[in-house]
Amino acid sequence: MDSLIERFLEGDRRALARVISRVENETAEGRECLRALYPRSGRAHSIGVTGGAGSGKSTLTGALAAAFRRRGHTVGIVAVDPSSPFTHGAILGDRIRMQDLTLDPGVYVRSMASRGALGGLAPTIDDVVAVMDAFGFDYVIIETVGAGQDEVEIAGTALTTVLVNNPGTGDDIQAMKAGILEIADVLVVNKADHPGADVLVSQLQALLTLSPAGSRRPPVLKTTATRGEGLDALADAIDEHRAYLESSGELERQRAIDSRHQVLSIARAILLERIRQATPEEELESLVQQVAARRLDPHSAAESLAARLRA
Ligand SMILES: Nc1nc2c(ncn2[C@@H]2O[C@H](COP(=O)(O)OP(=O)(O)O)[C@@H](O)[C@H]2O)c(=O)[nH]1
Ligand SMILES: [Mg+2]
Repeated sequence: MDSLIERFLEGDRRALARVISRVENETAEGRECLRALYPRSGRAHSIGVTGGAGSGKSTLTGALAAAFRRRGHTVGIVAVDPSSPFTHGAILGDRIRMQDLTLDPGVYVRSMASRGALGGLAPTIDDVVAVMDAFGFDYVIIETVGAGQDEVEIAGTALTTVLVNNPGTGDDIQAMKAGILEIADVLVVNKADHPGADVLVSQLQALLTLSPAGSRRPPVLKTTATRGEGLDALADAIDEHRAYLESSGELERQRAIDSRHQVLSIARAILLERIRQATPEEELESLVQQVAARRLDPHSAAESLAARLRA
């Protein structure tokens, strides 16, 4: 165990891979690793890249990582998107840049399962990001599937959330009004080589004028990820957002909110697990049946489960 941590601290990528697996599998060793490494995290800048399926998140993530590398920074990538080319290992012909990345010792790519078809990030995502952070990457980029739930969750995991849009998909604007826009720190119009990019930029900017007075207005940038165009401006915008977070005190505030959320959600999981362990399956089944038959309400049933912890 200690030697694993030692190798991790020496920068051994195989040790990194092993630590991440342990943390992801939520084993006792995994928790021990986290206990040792967590105090070393908190330096990396975490970036969530989110948006609809096919909007170019993977391509953009690869191109953004390349932009950071050109500036001499190291990058960890967590690909939550199951359709991500990172996940498949097989890299398509038009993705030379990503292929280069996987050979680059300054880049580390890890894929993670999402919680299921309805989306939702894996509960261990924050731990995996913390491990990459502790390993010493300057940036950790998290690519998420474009399901609504993830987009909200990623805002709590990453310090900077990049929302990817495409020209010619007018319905997006409607969907974004529903609130997803509120979680974006930087807006990207990717596939700017397609017609309608400037129109979409204007539409998004108009939409942003509706945000509350005094709040920070996210920049709207055009990128053509496949050609690596607009990526330096995106890297700059991300760094500017980081600087804003630091100077405004928002970084500390956000960290406190995220930590509270994390602690409470882990505590909730622990309590649920204890309840499950204290409750014979037949008993749970009997309560469930009574609720299904409308003889008992779900609150009373849950109260009687929770009461087992006091017994
Ligand atoms: N024309 C054009 N195609 C792009 C651009 N960015 C990504 N694509 C293509 O869009 C498709 C989906 O990209 P991908 O990165 O897998 O999207 P994801 O599902 O959001 O991760 C691929 O065929 C990419 O090559 C771009 O800027 N311009
Ligand atoms: Mg993808």
